[in-house]
Amino acid sequence: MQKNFYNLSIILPAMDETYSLVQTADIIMETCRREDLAEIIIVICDRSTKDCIAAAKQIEDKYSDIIPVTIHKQQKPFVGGAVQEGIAMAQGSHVVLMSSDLETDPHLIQEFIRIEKKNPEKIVTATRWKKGGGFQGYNKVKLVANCIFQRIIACLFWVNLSDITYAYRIFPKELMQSIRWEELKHPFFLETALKPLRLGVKFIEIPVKWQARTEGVSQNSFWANFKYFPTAWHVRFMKKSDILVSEPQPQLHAENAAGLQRSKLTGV
Ligand SMILES: Nc1nc2c(ncn2[C@@H]2O[C@H](COP(=O)(O)OP(=O)(O)OP(=O)(O)O)[C@@H](O)[C@H]2O)c(=O)[nH]1
Ligand SMILES: [Mg+2]
Repeated sequence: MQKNFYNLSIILPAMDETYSLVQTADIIMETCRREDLAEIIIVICDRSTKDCIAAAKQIEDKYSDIIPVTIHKQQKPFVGGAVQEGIAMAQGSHVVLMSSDLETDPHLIQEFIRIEKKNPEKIVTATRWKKGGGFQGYNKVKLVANCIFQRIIACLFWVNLSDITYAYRIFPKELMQSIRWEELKHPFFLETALKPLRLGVKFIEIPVKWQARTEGVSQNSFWANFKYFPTAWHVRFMKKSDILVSEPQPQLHAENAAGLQRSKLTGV
């Protein structure tokens, strides 16, 4: 069990974000204390746009004298694969799961760190469904479906959490590296809440206002949301011993990964 908070690895999967990705990094660097941050890991893939990769390089140029910045080209597919590889590389005592499209307000990171320092073994998670939180520009049909889904999952797992599908959370890194992750697509975000819940990890919710992205497109179709049900069912009834990896996973060292990826990125 994680006894202290030392520093935070920021994992940023990115596909078609440019100024949103840069602003995300800028806001975190402006609002957080340097010593609270371990590194920034930007995960890109074959489908990431040229402008998105240029934005990632802009962040590397701007901040790599201050904090380690790694641009990692993922090998596993999809967003779940991207974040799984970010987790495997992380060097900090904690990791944050967020996106680069400004739908996860980066101003909240400082608050995540403040609360996590007092509760280093818990998961602090953002909620749009509590007082002080909310949605701006969210599709109305999706909003109703989201509300119903949250309640079904909370009942199934018998927990008092209001926003289990929102992928904006800070976790103890060792916990994340000790879990066997299965989902490669968006249900991975749900899995990152449900597997720790099954392991008895405690959560703290803090409200946040969600704002729709202003560039790029979501990689998650409306119908893909229905794939969350089989994930929830599977995790609810799987054997606890199957949740954990049997052997500690070899850690992909950030420096090696950075070198490896830099050579891969040549000519991008
Ligand atoms: N590296 C990488 N990043 C991805 C991939 N798919 C999505 N992303 C990024 O991950 C973040 C979250 O993806 P979104 O598709 O916006 O998912 P979401 O915000 O959970 O879903 P919506 O509520 O529908 O927007 C964004 O910053 C995407 O650019 C992927 O396959 N690889
Ligand atoms: Mg999004």
